[in-house]
Amino acid sequence: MSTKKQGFSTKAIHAGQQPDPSYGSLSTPIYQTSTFVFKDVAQGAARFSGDEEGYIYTRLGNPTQTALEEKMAVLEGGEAAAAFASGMAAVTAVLLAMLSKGDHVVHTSALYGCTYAFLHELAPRFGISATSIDTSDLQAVDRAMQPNTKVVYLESPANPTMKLCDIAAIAEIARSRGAKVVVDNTFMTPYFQQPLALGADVVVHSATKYIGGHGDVIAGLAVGEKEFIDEVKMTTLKDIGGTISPFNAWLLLRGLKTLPVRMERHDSNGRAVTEFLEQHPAVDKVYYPGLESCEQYQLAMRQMSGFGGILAFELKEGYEAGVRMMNKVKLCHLAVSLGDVDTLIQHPASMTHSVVPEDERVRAFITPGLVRLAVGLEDVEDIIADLEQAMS
Ligand code: LCS
Repeated sequence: MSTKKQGFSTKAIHAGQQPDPSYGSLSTPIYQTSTFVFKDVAQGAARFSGDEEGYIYTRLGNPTQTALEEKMAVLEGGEAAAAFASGMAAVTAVLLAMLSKGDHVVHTSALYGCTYAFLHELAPRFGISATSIDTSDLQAVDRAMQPNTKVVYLESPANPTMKLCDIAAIAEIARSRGAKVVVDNTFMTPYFQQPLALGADVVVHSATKYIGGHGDVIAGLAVGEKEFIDEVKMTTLKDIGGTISPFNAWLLLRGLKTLPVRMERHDSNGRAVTEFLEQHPAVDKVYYPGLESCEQYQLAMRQMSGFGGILAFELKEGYEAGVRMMNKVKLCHLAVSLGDVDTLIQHPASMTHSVVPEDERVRAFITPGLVRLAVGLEDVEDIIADLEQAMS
């Protein structure tokens, strides 16, 4: 059945999944196998040459992984998807498939720390350079483009500052300069933001976060045109080898079925916690795109349909007060990651973004006093009560 006219929740449950042909199992089986048996040498040769479709070896593909990829492509509105062993495997496989020696990347200054480290420490060893800019400033994007710029890499909202950028406007700038746009959609998921519809070429995810949703899996996803995704599968996924395991693919299939209901609750909890923090006398600033007072609120309303559960804030008494608070939480966990059922709190400057050089952190507004909160699915009164006691 065509999924085109179905609603998001219907697609999240049904896309990519049919009852298993062997026994009619409704839930997609976990094909926990490393290899697949050929009926004869001719079939093996035909599978390797691509003359016959079919599975060969799980690093090259597996039916549980295929079901996940089909579902995710439908949800992001892309032609095809590829699943990976981690978000970083997805990010690096996509970038390495797009870039060669001598190429240049323009990227959002506040980026997840390991993505920043890849672009500024590992990629330069292979002749790739990168420029970090405030992508909320369209003129800065335009100025940063060089004749060899092949990719504009965006996080919107950015980790951890929650700053947005205008994906559609940047896609136009990039297209006019012959560059591709990659958007990390981890914070919003396709439920709240669809970068491909806004003009991006490729979407990447740390599926470890909201897609899995339960804090029990490390995984990544990329979605885009079939020709590009096939190229990734045949090169940087196959030959570098960041393949997702069948069990983890199954966990993501399971997680995606409840993505819409979880995102609605993350969103309402996120808004309520933001309101609480905003009026709290100990809090200096709160960063959450759903705040009407936020200067990017109009952009948020234009390119997102919700805001999720991640926010950042600074206490009036700065770093020391933030440390005291993070050490005092009882219900919330002091842990990195985000998008889980559990509420997680962490300190970007010394944890997730500690690999980013200090001057770059300051330029990206990742200040020493910044605290990141990933609001979970507990009763919001309990989350607020815990934050209240931790700040008292
Ligand atoms: N992209 C974003 C926006 C992320 O937040 C992360 C991980 C990644 C990519 C990498 O994904 P992974 O390989 O971990 O699945 N972000 C983390 C964070 O903020 N805290 O812990 C990990």
